[in-house]
Amino acid sequence: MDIRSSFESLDKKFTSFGGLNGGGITRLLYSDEWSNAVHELKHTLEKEGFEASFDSVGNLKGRIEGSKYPEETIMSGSHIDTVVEGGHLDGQFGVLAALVAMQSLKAEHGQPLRSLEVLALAEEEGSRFPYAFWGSKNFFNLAKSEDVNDIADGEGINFKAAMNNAGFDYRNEDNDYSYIKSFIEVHIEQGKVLETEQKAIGVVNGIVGQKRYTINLKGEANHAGTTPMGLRRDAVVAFSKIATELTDKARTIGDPLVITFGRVDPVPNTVNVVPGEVTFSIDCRHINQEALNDFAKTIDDCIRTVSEQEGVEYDINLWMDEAPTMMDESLVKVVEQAAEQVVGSNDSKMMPSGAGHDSQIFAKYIPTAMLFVPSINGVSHNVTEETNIEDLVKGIEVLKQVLYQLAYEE
Ligand code: HGY
Ligand code: MN
Ligand code: MN
Repeated sequence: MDIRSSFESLDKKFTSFGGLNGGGITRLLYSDEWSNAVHELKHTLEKEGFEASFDSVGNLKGRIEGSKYPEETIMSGSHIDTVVEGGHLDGQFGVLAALVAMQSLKAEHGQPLRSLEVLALAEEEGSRFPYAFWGSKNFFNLAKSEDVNDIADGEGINFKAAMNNAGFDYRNEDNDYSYIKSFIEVHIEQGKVLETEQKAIGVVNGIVGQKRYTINLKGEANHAGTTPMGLRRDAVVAFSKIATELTDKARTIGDPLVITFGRVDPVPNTVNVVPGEVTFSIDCRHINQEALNDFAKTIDDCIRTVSEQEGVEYDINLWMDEAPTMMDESLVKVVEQAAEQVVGSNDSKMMPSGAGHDSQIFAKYIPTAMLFVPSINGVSHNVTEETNIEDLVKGIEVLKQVLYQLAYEE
């Protein structure tokens, strides 16, 4: 079985679900594109001899029963959703890499001693609704219906309505995940480290902590011509001061602290009206919990001070607060050795992840490890996201080696 051609044909097929004319994908949770992708993936898994099943929210598993220790399962996968106008590799590569690696192992070595499972998680990005890791958080019984019951997407579509419309619903009983021995996620790096250092494989030792906010500022809409500057309560001016002040502070503190104002919605967003309201997002990350918490305090202080200066009211909604997470040391070692076997020790590097991943949820409950392949120009969350096929194949080969060691060796 040729890994490269298998992956390329699967990638072409699944990129078509939410595929954009200029390349890339928009495949948001519970959208038609998402539904078409997960149902086609189930069909593909079954065609390839996997026992495929959805859980209540739409996480999809494909299983190959082990011959000797079937109760011990080695799992690999990633998320099937994307950001708006994302690339074809973020998430999708990890799902397809797991499928291709397991297909290749089965073709070469027959049935494994331990069971193998491919996992396509319903959602990780938090791109449609203000809730991230819906797939993983249901997998580990963390997600609560009250967290999402009243949230809506940018078009006002209610979360539960979208989920039910796609044929899924809240879980009505807790999932049992005790049967999973290890979880390995393959992912694109989404940064420039591997490309800059000319390494083919990144062995991930830890994942940054993340805080995501939705902030609302309310001032006063008014006439752009007749309202003197001194009498304005301009929400966009307040936002601009907050964004500039926090960006300058983050630059002063330095890497790996990052802060991003990805979404800014002024109201009424009209050329001759002083904007009376603005809703904006903050995404803040650091590998060290204390540093992240310190900057969270800086964010609160800055919003309060600027709002007072500009005469606007503010509301801070911290809707995601994930701690930095270290990967399982012994599993990281297995990944490191597999990388050395496949690409050689000079072509792999131990590194933290600046992007959030499902593995940071998994790592709290089961031994988890990740491996990266390089991103061209470090670009991701962009339709031009790309990785050389040779590097993608190396990533699948390393995963295959890891899965062989975990599932086929005594
Ligand atoms: O935003 C992230 O770090 C991930 O790609 N969801
Ligand atoms: Mn992403
Ligand atoms: Mn991802």
